Amino acid sequence: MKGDAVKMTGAEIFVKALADMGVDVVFGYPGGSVLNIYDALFQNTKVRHILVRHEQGAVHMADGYARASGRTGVALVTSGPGATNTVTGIATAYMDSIPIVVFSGQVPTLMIGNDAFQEADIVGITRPCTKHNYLVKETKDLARIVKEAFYIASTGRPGPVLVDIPKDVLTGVAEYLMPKEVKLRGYHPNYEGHPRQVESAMRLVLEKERPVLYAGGGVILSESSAALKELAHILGIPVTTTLMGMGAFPGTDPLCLGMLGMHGTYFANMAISHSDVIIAVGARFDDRVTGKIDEFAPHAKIVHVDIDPTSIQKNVPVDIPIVGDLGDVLKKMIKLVKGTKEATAYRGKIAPWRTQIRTWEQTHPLVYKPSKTKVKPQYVVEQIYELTKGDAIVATEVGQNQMFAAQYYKFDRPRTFLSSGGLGTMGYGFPAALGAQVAMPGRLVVDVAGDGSIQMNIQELATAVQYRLPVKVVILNNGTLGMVRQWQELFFQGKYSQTCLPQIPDFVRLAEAYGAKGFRATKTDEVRQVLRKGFEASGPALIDIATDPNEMVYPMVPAGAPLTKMLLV
Ligand SMILES: Cc1ncc(C[n+]2csc(CCOP(=O)(O)OP(=O)(O)O)c2C)c(N)n1
Repeated sequence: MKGDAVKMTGAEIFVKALADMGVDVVFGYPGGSVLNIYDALFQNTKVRHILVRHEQGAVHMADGYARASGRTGVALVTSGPGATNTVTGIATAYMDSIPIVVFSGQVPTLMIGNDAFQEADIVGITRPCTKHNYLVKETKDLARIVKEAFYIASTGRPGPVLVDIPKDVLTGVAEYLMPKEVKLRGYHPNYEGHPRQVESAMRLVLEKERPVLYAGGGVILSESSAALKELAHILGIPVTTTLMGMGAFPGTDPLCLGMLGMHGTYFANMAISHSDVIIAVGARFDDRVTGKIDEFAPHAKIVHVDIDPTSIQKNVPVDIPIVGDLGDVLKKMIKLVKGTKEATAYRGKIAPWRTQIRTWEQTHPLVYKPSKTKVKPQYVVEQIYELTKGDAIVATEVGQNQMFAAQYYKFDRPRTFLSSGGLGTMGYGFPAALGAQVAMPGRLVVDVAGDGSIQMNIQELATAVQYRLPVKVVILNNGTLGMVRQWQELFFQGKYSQTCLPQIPDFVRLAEAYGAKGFRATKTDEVRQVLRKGFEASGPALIDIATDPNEMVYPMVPAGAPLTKMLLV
């Protein structure tokens, strides 16, 4: 191209860069400062645009798309309010290490700092909740920055990247300069776990008798589920997962203990509390997992494997830290023990430990009190599991609905449970489910919702109808902000301050008003039939199920208590 280099506008460069990065879909909402991008998109056939109804929805959709597919999700918004509306979505993705890139329009460079119309310092606002962010200053830098943004979002510990693009950068012209490789000073994730650390870890584990594998969302993000399963079975080690790790290890596997932590199973929490060695993989010892930190796993040595060195030693002292990609480290661990006599002997040696855990499970299984008169939310989730044969992608909102989904749906595969774990964002599930449905058109995608949460992004029903995204929303409608009410019941003497939702809309008619289908069940014996109808209906559906407002999520470890002090049914 030397001598007669083709010049393009920034907007054209931007759209070409997206296409060259392999972006097939962008979730967005237009406005003044991104009009040129929308104009360039109009001519483009490679990048599909999904028009959302609120920018928060766009970011959650990009996030759901990323969680379900493993590909980086993309959102595009205008400056000012468009950009500020993305903040909750960005913070949600940041807390859960989800690779997304958010592009925002910005006022022209010369007007930045002038309180120009629809100016917001989104780079400043999102600095603490992005993995990295950019303000593009020149058109010629645009393609490179797009490439870097995708690279940063998806490598190492993934996370959201924001790219703020002033209007004059989009209208300016330059050559399309897309570098072949990304070179960034000061950003070199370490993928290879140190072999000697790995050996020490395995030596330590083999000396012990009560091991537990504690698996977090990092297993899913690094595509290491198969390796985790292999290691667990070679050594016969029980596995507990965090909320973010649901599906990282098969929920129906005999070695699976389910979730640990605040609403974890009795046996997972007892196993962790009595273990003598914990192998933490892609997990971060979040306070909802550890309970009272000083009394967390008092007898255990801890091996912690994570790609992000800053998450090691952050909350708990670690005996053997291993910084690296889980895929690499698990492979090295497997290589050390696979087919060895030690592994066979070890499986035998720790058999009494597995028996002990199963005894805990038999004495305190995950249960709820069934009722003939009231619909139990746990029963609804069990029915969803049975009807979908465990094969759905399940998103959740936040609250009791989220915990019941995690407890009673058995996730056998990674990337099938989408939930806001770190930030706990009500309103996440529905748009995330839509994003997942865009990524996985053939799959059944269900959002398990509460009547409070679903009202936070209900406007995306219009998006679902417009793009024929057949997501099924199952509302566990208890007429309250159930999880907050649960805390008021247990810790505030039943004073239900502002947690009753008397003005709940008629969800069936609301669905119909948007052009979706609505279904309702008010009795236990209607639930299965109504769910089936909703799942079989073509297009998006809201399935409103009146559930028992007094039902609570158990087990529960009160905030700040040790894991062994569980409140049980
Ligand atoms: C955006 C946001 N605001 C407030 C909260 C605090 N909060 C956590 S759970 C919850 C209640 C959720 O109610 P609902 O969606 O009806 O679900 P339920 O617990 O009844 O299943 C609230 C208000 C939150 N997590 N997110």
